[in-house]
Amino acid sequence: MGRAEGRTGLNLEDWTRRILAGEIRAVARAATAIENNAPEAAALLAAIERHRGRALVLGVTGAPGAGKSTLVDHLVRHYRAQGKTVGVLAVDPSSPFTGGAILGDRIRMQDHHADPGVFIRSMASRGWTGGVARATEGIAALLDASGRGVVIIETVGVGQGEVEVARLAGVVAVVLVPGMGDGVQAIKAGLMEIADVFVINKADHAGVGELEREIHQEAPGVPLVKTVASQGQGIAELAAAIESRSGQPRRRMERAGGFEIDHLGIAVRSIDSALRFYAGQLGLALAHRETVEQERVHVAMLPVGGSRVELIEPADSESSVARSIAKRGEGLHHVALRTARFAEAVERLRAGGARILNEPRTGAGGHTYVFVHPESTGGVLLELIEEKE
Ligand SMILES: Nc1nc2c(ncn2[C@@H]2O[C@H](COP(=O)(O)OP(=O)(O)OP(=O)(O)O)[C@@H](O)[C@H]2O)c(=O)[nH]1
Ligand SMILES: [Mg+2]
Repeated sequence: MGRAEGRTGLNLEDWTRRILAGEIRAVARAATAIENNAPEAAALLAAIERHRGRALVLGVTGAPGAGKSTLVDHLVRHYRAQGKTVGVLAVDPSSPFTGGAILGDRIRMQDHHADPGVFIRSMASRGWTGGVARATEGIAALLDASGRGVVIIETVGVGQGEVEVARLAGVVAVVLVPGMGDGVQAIKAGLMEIADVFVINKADHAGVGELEREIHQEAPGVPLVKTVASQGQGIAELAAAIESRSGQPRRRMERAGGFEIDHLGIAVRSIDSALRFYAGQLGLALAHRETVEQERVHVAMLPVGGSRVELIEPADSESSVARSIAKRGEGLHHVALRTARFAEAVERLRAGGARILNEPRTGAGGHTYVFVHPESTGGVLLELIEEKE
């Protein structure tokens, strides 16, 4: 650490300390470093990693022009009135050069510019690239770690956008407007699937009842709020619906049987030489490295979409990974699945007679996990991880 001096004139420890203290300038500089994928960004993100997880992270997505920014503007006022600090990240993957929508956002959001309790960052890009995904995740983590009570990510529901938002946000609000022709059918299934809360905005237009029926049919039981954002109507109701969904398991996860692939563990003799392939040639980003004393391994995490590749290097010859490499050579070591209903899943496996290798234990990153023996799983060591809410 401390290598990030020079370009910014800030040393990493100082910079991190200021970020964690919520100093706006340090946060703004870090956001820029992350957006530009500057050399110091990875170190900063690693340093703040364990300080995130306190913010309510809200995703607001929907069709272009649905009124997302107007809603966000009012939500910001609402949270400020409650004394909460807010960070807003507006990601516009559709306006590469003109940045028209973003400009609009800026003008509306200018009201908040004198308020240090509101931090706003816009990113325009051409489509959802790996770079945009990385920057979005990094800046959301940054705002969270800097102590913002609420972090709002606004993005148009196009391309990979909604998938990313669903992955990053604790609660996703999908904004629809009445009179969209084919109605809900016209909306990408992916967008309907990730909603924790539906918003029918522009409820001053005709066709509200019809849209409401369609949504209820498509996604029964999901909270639905009607708003006229341009007049600030329905905002308190929306905030209440968001509140009621925060801390609940995500809907998308429920639909997938409650599991997502957290990571693929690959046993290697040397992380440094494996990185020459995974980072150097394949181009994955190295999110962070650590040593897990408990498992006697060094690990490197490289995000891939919603999951990660985990490179595992034995720390000593006693490590079970060292024995695995001695026996079978390098290669896929385990598959890790993540679930919010961890205790329930472990119970089900026990009841079914699966060979669970350890009592649930908590790792360095604070997550709880068990391993299941390959003889129960069709030959792959399986790790089950508890999804933290
Ligand atoms: N009639 C009516 N107009 C609205 C309402 N909410 C927003 N608008 C208007 O709709 C237009 C688009 O609003 P935005 O908030 O920029 O929509 P957006 O979804 O952020 O748009 P993009 O970021 O470009 O995708 C603006 O002219 C708003 O004033 C509403 O409830 N009723
Ligand atoms: Mg907008």
